[in-house]
Amino acid sequence: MLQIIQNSNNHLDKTAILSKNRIYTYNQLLQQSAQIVAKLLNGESDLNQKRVAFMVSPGFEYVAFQWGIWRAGGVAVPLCITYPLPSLKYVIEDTSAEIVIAGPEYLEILKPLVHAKTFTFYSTTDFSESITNIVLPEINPERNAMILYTSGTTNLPKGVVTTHKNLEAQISTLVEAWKWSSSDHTICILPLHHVHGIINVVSCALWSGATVEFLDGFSPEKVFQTFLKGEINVFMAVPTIYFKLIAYWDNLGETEKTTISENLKKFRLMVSGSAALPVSVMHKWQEISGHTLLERYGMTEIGMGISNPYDGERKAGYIGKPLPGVSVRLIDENGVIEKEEIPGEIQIKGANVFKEYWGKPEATQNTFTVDGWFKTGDVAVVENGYYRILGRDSVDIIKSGGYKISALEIEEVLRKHPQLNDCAVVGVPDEEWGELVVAAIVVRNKNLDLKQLNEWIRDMMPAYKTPRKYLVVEELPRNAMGKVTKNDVKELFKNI
Ligand code: MCA
Ligand code: AMP
Repeated sequence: MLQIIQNSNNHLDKTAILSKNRIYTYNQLLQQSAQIVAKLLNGESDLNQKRVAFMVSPGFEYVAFQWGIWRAGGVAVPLCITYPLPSLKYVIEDTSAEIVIAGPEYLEILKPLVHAKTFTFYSTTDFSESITNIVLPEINPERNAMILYTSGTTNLPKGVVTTHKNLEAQISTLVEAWKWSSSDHTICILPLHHVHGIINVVSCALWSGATVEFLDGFSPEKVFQTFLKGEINVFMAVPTIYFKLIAYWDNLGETEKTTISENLKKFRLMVSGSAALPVSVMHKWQEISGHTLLERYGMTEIGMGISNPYDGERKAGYIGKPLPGVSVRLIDENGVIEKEEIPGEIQIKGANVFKEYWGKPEATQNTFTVDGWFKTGDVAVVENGYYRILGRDSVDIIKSGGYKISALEIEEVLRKHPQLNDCAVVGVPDEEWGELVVAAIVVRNKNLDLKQLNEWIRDMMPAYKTPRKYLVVEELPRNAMGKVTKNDVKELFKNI
Protein backbone atom coordinates (compact mmCIF):
# COMPACT_ATOMS: atom_id res chain seq x y z
CA MET A 1 0.00 0.00 0.00
CA LEU A 2 1.23 3.53 -0.70
CA GLN A 3 2.86 4.98 2.39
CA ILE A 4 0.73 8.14 2.51
CA ILE A 5 -2.42 5.99 2.45
CA GLN A 6 -1.04 3.59 5.03
CA ASN A 7 -0.13 6.48 7.35
CA SER A 8 -3.61 7.93 7.16
CA ASN A 9 -5.03 4.73 8.68
CA ASN A 10 -3.34 5.84 11.90
CA HIS A 11 -5.37 9.06 12.07
CA LEU A 12 -8.80 8.04 10.77
CA ASP A 13 -10.87 10.41 12.90
CA LYS A 14 -8.49 13.35 12.76
CA THR A 15 -9.17 16.37 10.58
CA ALA A 16 -7.20 16.03 7.35
CA ILE A 17 -8.63 18.93 5.40
CA LEU A 18 -10.54 22.15 5.96
CA SER A 19 -11.97 23.60 2.78
CA LYS A 20 -14.98 25.65 1.75
CA ASN A 21 -16.07 25.86 5.40
CA ARG A 22 -16.21 22.09 5.79
CA ILE A 23 -14.15 19.68 7.85
CA TYR A 24 -12.97 16.36 6.38
CA THR A 25 -11.35 13.52 8.34
CA TYR A 26 -8.71 11.11 7.07
CA ASN A 27 -11.41 8.46 7.03
CA GLN A 28 -13.52 10.58 4.66
CA LEU A 29 -10.48 11.08 2.43
CA LEU A 30 -9.91 7.33 2.28
CA GLN A 31 -13.58 6.63 1.60
CA GLN A 32 -13.95 9.28 -1.08
CA SER A 33 -10.74 8.30 -2.87
CA ALA A 34 -11.82 4.62 -2.82
CA GLN A 35 -15.12 5.64 -4.41
CA ILE A 36 -13.15 7.43 -7.11
CA VAL A 37 -11.00 4.32 -7.64
CA ALA A 38 -14.08 2.21 -8.27
CA LYS A 39 -15.38 4.56 -10.96
CA LEU A 40 -11.97 5.00 -12.57
CA LEU A 41 -11.31 1.27 -12.73
CA ASN A 42 -14.68 0.71 -14.33
CA GLY A 43 -14.41 -3.07 -13.86
CA GLU A 44 -10.69 -3.35 -14.61
CA SER A 45 -8.30 -4.41 -11.87
CA ASP A 46 -5.63 -1.72 -12.36
CA LEU A 47 -5.25 1.49 -14.40
CA ASN A 48 -1.73 0.30 -15.22
CA GLN A 49 -0.13 3.74 -15.33
CA LYS A 50 -2.76 5.34 -17.55
CA ARG A 51 -2.34 9.11 -17.41
CA VAL A 52 -5.30 10.76 -15.72
CA ALA A 53 -5.41 14.55 -16.10
CA PHE A 54 -7.55 16.35 -13.53
CA MET A 55 -8.66 19.95 -13.31
CA VAL A 56 -10.02 20.35 -9.81
CA SER A 57 -9.91 23.36 -7.45
CA PRO A 58 -7.63 23.13 -4.41
CA GLY A 59 -9.43 21.50 -1.50
CA PHE A 60 -10.82 18.13 -0.36
CA GLU A 61 -11.89 17.12 -3.88
CA TYR A 62 -8.46 17.80 -5.35
CA VAL A 63 -6.76 15.50 -2.83
CA ALA A 64 -9.46 12.83 -3.11
CA PHE A 65 -8.90 12.70 -6.89
CA GLN A 66 -5.12 12.70 -6.58
CA TRP A 67 -5.28 9.81 -4.09
CA GLY A 68 -7.97 8.04 -6.12
CA ILE A 69 -5.81 8.14 -9.25
CA TRP A 70 -2.79 6.83 -7.33
CA ARG A 71 -4.76 4.09 -5.58
CA ALA A 72 -6.27 2.95 -8.91
CA GLY A 73 -2.75 2.58 -10.39
CA GLY A 74 -2.94 5.69 -12.58
CA VAL A 75 -0.51 8.55 -13.13
CA ALA A 76 -1.80 11.87 -11.75
CA VAL A 77 -1.50 14.83 -14.13
CA PRO A 78 -2.80 17.97 -12.36
CA LEU A 79 -4.00 20.67 -14.75
CA CYS A 80 -3.48 24.29 -13.79
CA ILE A 81 -6.92 25.76 -13.11
CA THR A 82 -6.03 29.13 -14.67
CA TYR A 83 -4.55 27.84 -17.92
CA PRO A 84 -6.04 28.98 -21.21
CA LEU A 85 -7.14 26.28 -23.66
CA PRO A 86 -3.87 25.96 -25.68
CA SER A 87 -1.86 25.21 -22.51
CA LEU A 88 -4.42 22.65 -21.28
CA LYS A 89 -4.47 21.02 -24.71
CA TYR A 90 -0.68 20.80 -24.72
CA VAL A 91 -0.53 18.93 -21.39
CA ILE A 92 -3.43 16.60 -22.22
CA GLU A 93 -1.96 15.75 -25.63
CA ASP A 94 1.66 15.54 -24.51
CA THR A 95 0.82 13.05 -21.74
CA SER A 96 -1.64 11.20 -24.05
CA ALA A 97 -4.05 11.38 -21.14
CA GLU A 98 -6.57 8.55 -21.40
CA ILE A 99 -8.90 9.96 -18.79
CA VAL A 100 -9.65 13.64 -18.05
CA ILE A 101 -11.63 14.76 -15.00
CA ALA A 102 -12.85 18.30 -14.38
CA GLY A 103 -14.85 20.18 -11.80
CA PRO A 104 -18.13 21.64 -13.18
CA GLU A 105 -16.58 25.13 -13.28
CA TYR A 106 -14.00 23.95 -15.84
CA LEU A 107 -16.33 22.12 -18.24
CA GLU A 108 -16.77 25.15 -20.46
CA ILE A 109 -13.08 25.74 -21.13
CA LEU A 110 -12.45 22.04 -21.79
CA LYS A 111 -15.47 21.64 -24.08
CA PRO A 112 -13.55 21.79 -27.41
CA LEU A 113 -11.19 19.04 -26.20
CA VAL A 114 -14.00 16.89 -24.82
CA HIS A 115 -15.74 17.04 -28.20
CA ALA A 116 -12.58 15.75 -29.92
CA LYS A 117 -13.09 12.49 -27.89
CA THR A 118 -9.44 11.45 -27.59
CA PHE A 119 -9.98 10.54 -23.94
CA THR A 120 -12.69 9.36 -21.55
CA PHE A 121 -14.10 12.42 -19.87
CA TYR A 122 -15.70 12.68 -16.45
CA SER A 123 -17.09 15.56 -14.48
CA THR A 124 -16.25 15.36 -10.76
CA THR A 125 -20.01 15.06 -10.20
CA ASP A 126 -19.93 11.65 -11.93
CA PHE A 127 -18.19 10.19 -8.87
CA SER A 128 -20.99 10.60 -6.33
CA GLU A 129 -22.24 6.98 -6.32
CA SER A 130 -21.09 5.19 -3.20
CA ILE A 131 -19.42 1.88 -3.91
CA THR A 132 -18.39 -0.76 -1.39
CA ASN A 133 -16.06 -3.77 -1.46
CA ILE A 134 -13.60 -2.41 -3.94
CA VAL A 135 -10.42 -4.41 -4.48
CA LEU A 136 -7.47 -2.09 -4.84
CA PRO A 137 -4.51 -2.96 -7.06
CA GLU A 138 -1.10 -3.51 -5.48
CA ILE A 139 1.12 -0.57 -6.51
CA ASN A 140 4.83 -1.21 -6.95
CA PRO A 141 6.69 1.91 -5.72
CA GLU A 142 8.81 1.92 -8.89
CA ARG A 143 5.73 2.69 -10.97
CA ASN A 144 5.04 6.17 -12.34
CA ALA A 145 2.94 8.33 -10.01
CA MET A 146 2.80 11.87 -11.34
CA ILE A 147 3.71 14.11 -14.29
CA LEU A 148 4.25 17.84 -13.65
CA TYR A 149 5.19 20.32 -16.35
CA THR A 150 8.23 22.53 -16.07
CA SER A 151 9.74 25.10 -18.39
CA GLY A 152 13.36 24.76 -19.37
CA THR A 153 15.78 25.72 -22.06
CA THR A 154 13.63 24.03 -24.71
CA ASN A 155 10.76 26.16 -25.92
CA LEU A 156 7.96 23.84 -24.81
CA PRO A 157 7.48 22.70 -21.21
CA LYS A 158 8.57 19.16 -20.39
CA GLY A 159 6.64 16.59 -18.36
CA VAL A 160 8.61 15.54 -15.29
CA VAL A 161 7.77 11.92 -14.39
CA THR A 162 8.12 10.89 -10.75
CA THR A 163 7.55 7.41 -9.37
CA HIS A 164 5.87 6.63 -6.06
CA LYS A 165 9.33 5.93 -4.66
CA ASN A 166 10.52 9.39 -5.78
CA LEU A 167 7.52 11.07 -4.15
CA GLU A 168 7.94 9.10 -0.92
CA ALA A 169 11.61 10.15 -0.77
CA GLN A 170 10.71 13.80 -1.48
CA ILE A 171 8.07 13.85 1.24
CA SER A 172 9.84 11.81 3.92
CA THR A 173 13.05 13.87 3.79
CA LEU A 174 11.07 17.05 4.52
CA VAL A 175 8.96 15.42 7.23
CA GLU A 176 12.18 14.41 8.96
CA ALA A 177 14.16 17.62 8.38
CA TRP A 178 11.36 20.03 9.29
CA LYS A 179 9.86 17.88 12.06
CA TRP A 180 6.33 17.60 10.72
CA SER A 181 3.90 15.93 13.15
CA SER A 182 0.21 15.15 13.50
CA SER A 183 -0.24 18.23 15.68
CA ASP A 184 0.67 20.55 12.80
CA HIS A 185 -1.88 22.67 10.97
CA THR A 186 -0.91 24.37 7.73
CA ILE A 187 -2.52 26.53 5.08
CA CYS A 188 -2.41 25.95 1.32
CA ILE A 189 -2.52 29.03 -0.89
CA LEU A 190 -0.18 27.75 -3.59
CA PRO A 191 -1.24 26.34 -6.96
CA LEU A 192 -1.55 22.56 -7.08
CA HIS A 193 0.17 21.85 -10.41
CA HIS A 194 3.65 22.37 -8.93
CA VAL A 195 5.87 20.66 -6.37
CA HIS A 196 5.78 23.44 -3.77
CA GLY A 197 2.03 23.15 -3.12
CA ILE A 198 1.65 19.44 -3.89
CA ILE A 199 4.64 18.01 -2.00
CA ASN A 200 5.91 20.54 0.56
CA VAL A 201 2.51 21.68 1.80
CA VAL A 202 -0.25 19.14 1.11
CA SER A 203 1.60 15.82 0.96
CA CYS A 204 3.95 16.48 3.88
CA ALA A 205 1.00 17.48 6.05
CA LEU A 206 -1.14 14.47 5.09
CA TRP A 207 1.79 12.05 5.38
CA SER A 208 2.17 13.25 8.98
CA GLY A 209 -1.48 13.17 10.04
CA ALA A 210 -1.57 16.97 10.19
CA THR A 211 -4.34 19.32 8.98
CA VAL A 212 -4.31 21.31 5.72
CA GLU A 213 -6.57 24.33 5.43
CA PHE A 214 -7.29 25.52 1.88
CA LEU A 215 -8.07 29.07 0.81
CA ASP A 216 -9.72 29.96 -2.49
CA GLY A 217 -6.63 31.59 -3.96
CA PHE A 218 -4.25 34.03 -2.38
CA SER A 219 -5.02 37.37 -0.79
CA PRO A 220 -3.04 38.86 2.13
CA GLU A 221 -6.26 39.79 3.91
CA LYS A 222 -7.67 36.24 3.79
CA VAL A 223 -4.32 34.75 4.84
CA PHE A 224 -4.05 36.97 7.93
CA GLN A 225 -7.73 36.41 8.78
CA THR A 226 -7.15 32.67 8.68
CA PHE A 227 -3.98 32.97 10.76
CA LEU A 228 -5.89 34.93 13.39
CA LYS A 229 -8.17 31.95 14.08
CA GLY A 230 -5.08 30.76 15.98
CA GLU A 231 -4.81 27.21 14.64
CA ILE A 232 -2.19 27.43 11.91
CA ASN A 233 1.39 26.81 13.02
CA VAL A 234 3.22 25.96 9.75
CA PHE A 235 3.42 28.26 6.73
CA MET A 236 5.18 27.82 3.39
CA ALA A 237 5.25 30.31 0.57
CA VAL A 238 7.27 31.86 -2.24
CA PRO A 239 9.14 35.16 -1.61
CA THR A 240 6.54 37.15 -3.60
CA ILE A 241 3.88 36.09 -1.11
CA TYR A 242 5.99 37.22 1.86
CA PHE A 243 6.55 40.50 0.01
CA LYS A 244 2.80 40.96 -0.47
CA LEU A 245 2.02 40.05 3.17
CA ILE A 246 4.59 42.58 4.38
CA ALA A 247 3.17 45.31 2.12
CA TYR A 248 -0.34 44.63 3.45
CA TRP A 249 0.80 44.54 7.11
CA ASP A 250 2.68 47.84 6.65
CA ASN A 251 -0.60 49.55 5.79
CA LEU A 252 -2.53 48.35 8.83
CA GLY A 253 -3.19 50.34 11.99
CA GLU A 254 -0.95 49.82 15.03
CA THR A 255 -3.43 47.60 16.93
CA GLU A 256 -3.97 45.28 13.98
CA LYS A 257 -0.23 45.11 13.37
CA THR A 258 0.40 44.06 16.97
CA THR A 259 -2.42 41.47 16.94
CA ILE A 260 -1.00 39.85 13.80
CA SER A 261 2.58 39.92 15.06
CA GLU A 262 1.57 38.28 18.34
CA ASN A 263 -0.25 35.58 16.38
CA LEU A 264 2.71 34.92 14.02
CA LYS A 265 5.13 34.52 16.92
CA LYS A 266 3.27 31.35 17.95
CA PHE A 267 3.99 29.53 14.66
CA ARG A 268 6.29 26.51 14.72
CA LEU A 269 7.80 26.96 11.26
CA MET A 270 7.81 29.37 8.33
CA VAL A 271 9.54 28.42 5.07
CA SER A 272 10.40 30.29 1.90
CA GLY A 273 11.48 28.86 -1.42
CA SER A 274 11.01 28.42 -5.19
CA ALA A 275 13.03 31.60 -5.79
CA ALA A 276 15.73 33.57 -4.01
CA LEU A 277 14.48 35.20 -0.82
CA PRO A 278 15.69 38.81 -0.77
CA VAL A 279 17.59 39.50 2.46
CA SER A 280 15.46 42.64 2.95
CA VAL A 281 12.27 40.54 2.91
CA MET A 282 13.77 38.04 5.34
CA HIS A 283 14.72 40.80 7.78
CA LYS A 284 11.41 42.62 7.54
CA TRP A 285 9.49 39.39 8.10
CA GLN A 286 11.68 38.74 11.13
CA GLU A 287 10.67 42.12 12.56
CA ILE A 288 6.98 41.42 11.96
CA SER A 289 6.77 37.79 12.99
CA GLY A 290 9.78 37.11 15.17
CA HIS A 291 10.66 34.25 12.79
CA THR A 292 13.83 33.66 10.83
CA LEU A 293 12.43 32.23 7.62
CA LEU A 294 13.82 28.83 6.72
CA GLU A 295 14.96 29.13 3.09
CA ARG A 296 15.31 25.99 1.03
CA TYR A 297 16.11 25.08 -2.59
CA GLY A 298 14.19 22.73 -4.84
CA MET A 299 13.24 21.88 -8.36
CA THR A 300 10.36 20.06 -10.05
CA GLU A 301 12.81 17.31 -11.02
CA ILE A 302 14.13 16.71 -7.48
CA GLY A 303 11.58 17.96 -4.98
CA MET A 304 13.69 19.68 -2.32
CA GLY A 305 17.47 19.24 -2.31
CA ILE A 306 19.10 21.78 -0.02
CA SER A 307 17.70 23.45 3.07
CA ASN A 308 18.66 25.70 5.93
CA PRO A 309 18.50 23.79 9.21
CA TYR A 310 15.43 23.49 11.39
CA ASP A 311 17.46 23.75 14.58
CA GLY A 312 20.79 25.32 13.60
CA GLU A 313 21.57 28.73 12.15
CA ARG A 314 19.40 29.88 9.20
CA LYS A 315 21.57 32.14 7.11
CA ALA A 316 20.14 35.02 5.09
CA GLY A 317 21.08 34.74 1.41
CA TYR A 318 21.92 31.02 1.70
CA ILE A 319 19.92 27.91 0.81
CA GLY A 320 21.61 25.76 3.45
CA LYS A 321 22.93 22.20 3.33
CA PRO A 322 21.91 18.95 1.57
CA LEU A 323 18.73 17.35 2.98
CA PRO A 324 18.86 13.81 4.43
CA GLY A 325 19.16 11.22 1.64
CA VAL A 326 20.09 13.83 -1.01
CA SER A 327 23.63 13.89 -2.44
CA VAL A 328 24.81 17.23 -3.79
CA ARG A 329 27.97 18.19 -5.66
CA LEU A 330 29.25 21.26 -7.49
CA ILE A 331 30.93 20.89 -10.89
CA ASP A 332 32.91 23.27 -13.07
CA GLU A 333 34.88 22.76 -16.29
CA ASN A 334 37.66 21.15 -14.23
CA GLY A 335 35.39 18.56 -12.64
CA VAL A 336 33.99 18.07 -9.15
CA ILE A 337 34.74 20.98 -6.81
CA GLU A 338 36.25 19.83 -3.52
CA LYS A 339 37.08 23.24 -2.02
CA GLU A 340 34.78 25.90 -0.66
CA GLU A 341 34.30 29.25 -2.40
CA ILE A 342 34.70 27.93 -5.96
CA PRO A 343 31.44 28.25 -7.90
CA GLY A 344 29.98 25.41 -9.94
CA GLU A 345 26.76 23.84 -11.21
CA ILE A 346 24.66 22.05 -8.59
CA GLN A 347 24.22 18.37 -9.40
CA ILE A 348 21.95 16.04 -7.43
CA LYS A 349 21.60 12.32 -6.82
CA GLY A 350 19.16 10.43 -4.61
CA ALA A 351 15.85 8.57 -4.50
CA ASN A 352 14.17 12.00 -4.70
CA VAL A 353 15.38 12.59 -8.28
CA PHE A 354 12.76 12.14 -11.03
CA LYS A 355 12.75 9.23 -13.46
CA GLU A 356 12.50 10.89 -16.88
CA TYR A 357 11.01 13.63 -19.03
CA TRP A 358 7.84 12.18 -20.45
CA GLY A 359 8.34 11.03 -24.05
CA LYS A 360 11.68 12.86 -24.34
CA PRO A 361 14.50 10.29 -23.98
CA GLU A 362 17.08 12.64 -25.47
CA ALA A 363 16.26 15.47 -23.06
CA THR A 364 16.36 12.96 -20.19
CA GLN A 365 19.76 11.68 -21.27
CA ASN A 366 21.13 15.21 -21.66
CA THR A 367 20.07 16.24 -18.19
CA PHE A 368 21.98 13.46 -16.41
CA THR A 369 25.76 12.97 -16.33
CA VAL A 370 27.09 9.58 -17.42
CA ASP A 371 27.44 8.64 -13.77
CA GLY A 372 23.80 9.46 -13.03
CA TRP A 373 23.89 12.95 -11.47
CA PHE A 374 21.05 15.32 -12.36
CA LYS A 375 22.31 18.61 -13.78
CA THR A 376 20.22 21.42 -12.27
CA GLY A 377 21.57 24.33 -14.35
CA ASP A 378 21.83 26.39 -11.13
CA VAL A 379 25.22 27.77 -10.19
CA ALA A 380 26.19 27.92 -6.52
CA VAL A 381 29.11 28.22 -4.14
CA VAL A 382 29.69 26.74 -0.67
CA GLU A 383 30.76 29.12 2.10
CA ASN A 384 31.27 27.83 5.65
CA GLY A 385 29.32 24.72 4.77
CA TYR A 386 26.28 26.62 3.44
CA TYR A 387 25.29 26.71 -0.24
CA ARG A 388 24.62 30.08 -1.85
CA ILE A 389 22.95 30.37 -5.28
CA LEU A 390 24.77 32.66 -7.68
CA GLY A 391 22.49 32.35 -10.68
CA ARG A 392 21.53 30.06 -13.53
CA ASP A 393 23.58 28.91 -16.45
CA SER A 394 20.81 29.93 -18.87
CA VAL A 395 19.64 33.51 -19.33
CA ASP A 396 16.47 32.10 -20.92
CA ILE A 397 15.08 30.78 -17.65
CA ILE A 398 13.11 33.35 -15.70
CA LYS A 399 11.62 33.01 -12.20
CA SER A 400 8.66 35.26 -11.56
CA GLY A 401 6.36 34.95 -8.55
CA GLY A 402 8.01 31.54 -7.94
CA TYR A 403 7.03 30.26 -11.39
CA LYS A 404 9.75 29.01 -13.74
CA ILE A 405 9.25 30.54 -17.15
CA SER A 406 11.03 29.92 -20.44
CA ALA A 407 11.86 33.08 -22.43
CA LEU A 408 12.02 30.89 -25.54
CA GLU A 409 8.46 29.64 -25.07
CA ILE A 410 7.13 33.20 -24.91
CA GLU A 411 9.20 34.31 -27.91
CA GLU A 412 7.86 31.38 -29.92
CA VAL A 413 4.29 32.52 -29.22
CA LEU A 414 5.02 36.23 -29.82
CA ARG A 415 6.60 35.42 -33.19
CA LYS A 416 3.24 34.04 -34.32
CA HIS A 417 1.74 37.53 -34.05
CA PRO A 418 1.27 38.94 -37.56
CA GLN A 419 2.41 42.45 -36.56
CA LEU A 420 5.75 41.43 -35.02
CA ASN A 421 8.97 41.06 -36.99
CA ASP A 422 11.11 39.94 -34.11
CA CYS A 423 11.27 39.80 -30.32
CA ALA A 424 13.48 39.00 -27.35
CA VAL A 425 12.10 38.08 -23.94
CA VAL A 426 14.15 38.51 -20.76
CA GLY A 427 13.66 38.64 -17.00
CA VAL A 428 14.57 41.87 -15.22
CA PRO A 429 15.09 42.13 -11.44
CA ASP A 430 12.02 43.11 -9.45
CA GLU A 431 11.67 43.29 -5.68
CA GLU A 432 8.12 41.96 -5.57
CA TRP A 433 8.15 39.29 -8.31
CA GLY A 434 11.85 38.31 -8.20
CA GLU A 435 12.06 38.84 -11.92
CA LEU A 436 9.62 40.52 -14.24
CA VAL A 437 9.00 39.08 -17.72
CA VAL A 438 9.56 41.78 -20.35
CA ALA A 439 9.80 41.76 -24.14
CA ALA A 440 11.68 43.91 -26.64
CA ILE A 441 9.74 43.83 -29.91
CA VAL A 442 10.40 44.89 -33.48
CA VAL A 443 7.05 45.78 -35.00
CA ARG A 444 5.76 45.85 -38.57
CA ASN A 445 3.29 48.54 -37.82
CA LYS A 446 4.29 51.44 -35.53
CA ASN A 447 0.65 51.84 -34.47
CA LEU A 448 0.46 48.37 -32.99
CA ASP A 449 -1.78 48.49 -29.91
CA LEU A 450 0.30 46.98 -27.07
CA LYS A 451 -2.79 46.41 -24.94
CA GLN A 452 -4.33 44.32 -27.72
CA LEU A 453 -1.04 42.46 -28.18
CA ASN A 454 -1.12 41.61 -24.49
CA GLU A 455 -4.71 40.36 -24.63
CA TRP A 456 -3.80 38.25 -27.63
CA ILE A 457 -0.91 36.55 -25.83
CA ARG A 458 -3.00 36.00 -22.69
CA ASP A 459 -5.37 33.81 -24.70
CA MET A 460 -2.41 31.74 -25.82
CA MET A 461 -0.54 31.14 -22.58
CA PRO A 462 -0.95 31.36 -18.77
CA ALA A 463 -1.10 34.90 -17.39
CA TYR A 464 1.95 34.32 -15.18
CA LYS A 465 4.08 33.67 -18.27
CA THR A 466 3.05 36.76 -20.20
CA PRO A 467 5.23 39.88 -20.53
CA ARG A 468 4.56 42.68 -18.07
CA LYS A 469 6.27 45.35 -20.19
CA TYR A 470 6.94 45.79 -23.90
CA LEU A 471 9.58 47.97 -25.48
CA VAL A 472 9.36 48.74 -29.17
CA VAL A 473 12.85 48.84 -30.71
CA GLU A 474 14.16 49.40 -34.26
CA GLU A 475 16.29 46.29 -33.99
CA LEU A 476 17.42 43.83 -31.34
CA PRO A 477 20.99 44.05 -30.00
CA ARG A 478 23.13 41.30 -31.56
CA ASN A 479 26.71 40.08 -31.39
CA ALA A 480 29.11 39.70 -34.35
CA MET A 481 27.62 36.25 -35.05
CA GLY A 482 24.15 37.79 -35.33
CA LYS A 483 22.90 36.24 -32.08
CA VAL A 484 20.64 38.36 -29.88
CA THR A 485 22.58 39.46 -26.79
CA LYS A 486 20.12 39.09 -23.96
CA ASN A 487 22.19 41.01 -21.42
CA ASP A 488 22.01 44.02 -23.74
CA VAL A 489 18.26 43.51 -24.02
CA LYS A 490 18.07 43.62 -20.21
CA GLU A 491 20.03 46.90 -20.27
CA LEU A 492 17.37 48.43 -22.54
CA PHE A 493 14.83 47.99 -19.76
CA LYS A 494 16.97 49.60 -17.05
CA ASN A 495 15.47 53.03 -17.41
CA ILE A 496 11.82 52.23 -18.06
C1 MCA B 1 0.52 38.04 -11.77
N1 MCA B 1 0.74 39.36 -11.88
C2 MCA B 1 2.02 39.57 -12.15
C3 MCA B 1 2.61 38.28 -12.22
N2 MCA B 1 1.66 37.35 -11.97
N3 MCA B 1 2.72 40.70 -12.34
C4 MCA B 1 4.04 40.59 -12.59
N4 MCA B 1 4.66 39.39 -12.69
C5 MCA B 1 3.99 38.23 -12.48
N5 MCA B 1 4.61 37.07 -12.53
C6 MCA B 1 -0.23 40.41 -11.73
C7 MCA B 1 -1.52 40.08 -12.44
O1 MCA B 1 -1.47 40.47 -13.80
C8 MCA B 1 -2.51 40.87 -11.67
O2 MCA B 1 -2.45 42.21 -12.06
C9 MCA B 1 -2.01 40.81 -10.26
O3 MCA B 1 -0.60 40.53 -10.37
C10 MCA B 1 -2.67 39.73 -9.49
O4 MCA B 1 -2.62 38.53 -10.28
P1 MCA B 1 -2.90 37.13 -9.67
O5 MCA B 1 -2.59 36.07 -10.64
O6 MCA B 1 -4.24 37.16 -9.03
O7 MCA B 1 -1.77 37.14 -8.61
P2 MCA B 1 -1.82 36.59 -7.21
O8 MCA B 1 -2.97 35.68 -6.97
O9 MCA B 1 -1.58 37.72 -6.27
O10 MCA B 1 -0.58 35.61 -7.33
C11 MCA B 1 0.64 35.92 -6.87
C12 MCA B 1 1.19 34.60 -6.32
C13 MCA B 1 1.24 33.56 -7.47
C14 MCA B 1 0.32 34.11 -5.19
C15 MCA B 1 2.59 34.91 -5.81
O11 MCA B 1 2.07 34.05 -8.49
C16 MCA B 1 1.68 32.22 -6.99
O12 MCA B 1 0.88 31.43 -6.47
N6 MCA B 1 2.97 31.88 -7.14
C17 MCA B 1 3.53 30.61 -6.66
C18 MCA B 1 3.95 29.76 -7.79
C19 MCA B 1 4.51 28.45 -7.29
O13 MCA B 1 3.88 27.70 -6.52
N7 MCA B 1 5.72 28.14 -7.68
C20 MCA B 1 6.40 26.93 -7.24
C21 MCA B 1 6.89 26.16 -8.43
P3 MCA B 1 -3.70 42.94 -12.72
O14 MCA B 1 -4.75 42.85 -11.66
O15 MCA B 1 -3.19 44.32 -12.97
O16 MCA B 1 -3.97 42.12 -13.95
S1 MCA B 1 7.66 24.62 -7.86
C22 MCA B 1 9.25 25.15 -7.66
O17 MCA B 1 9.60 26.24 -7.98
C23 MCA B 1 10.29 24.32 -6.98
C24 MCA B 1 10.03 22.87 -6.89
C25 MCA B 1 10.48 24.87 -5.59
O18 MCA B 1 11.65 25.08 -5.22
O19 MCA B 1 9.47 25.13 -4.93
P1 AMP C 1 10.86 24.76 -10.95
O1 AMP C 1 11.30 24.20 -12.22
O2 AMP C 1 9.65 25.57 -11.07
O3 AMP C 1 10.77 23.62 -10.09
O4 AMP C 1 11.98 25.75 -10.42
C1 AMP C 1 13.19 25.31 -9.90
C2 AMP C 1 14.16 26.44 -9.86
O5 AMP C 1 13.76 27.41 -8.89
C3 AMP C 1 15.53 26.04 -9.44
O6 AMP C 1 16.25 25.45 -10.50
C4 AMP C 1 16.11 27.37 -8.97
O7 AMP C 1 16.59 28.11 -10.06
C5 AMP C 1 14.90 28.09 -8.39
N1 AMP C 1 14.88 28.05 -6.92
C6 AMP C 1 14.18 27.24 -6.10
N2 AMP C 1 14.40 27.55 -4.81
C7 AMP C 1 15.29 28.57 -4.81
C8 AMP C 1 15.92 29.35 -3.79
N3 AMP C 1 15.67 29.16 -2.50
N4 AMP C 1 16.79 30.32 -4.19
C9 AMP C 1 17.04 30.55 -5.49
N5 AMP C 1 16.46 29.86 -6.49
C10 AMP C 1 15.60 28.89 -6.16
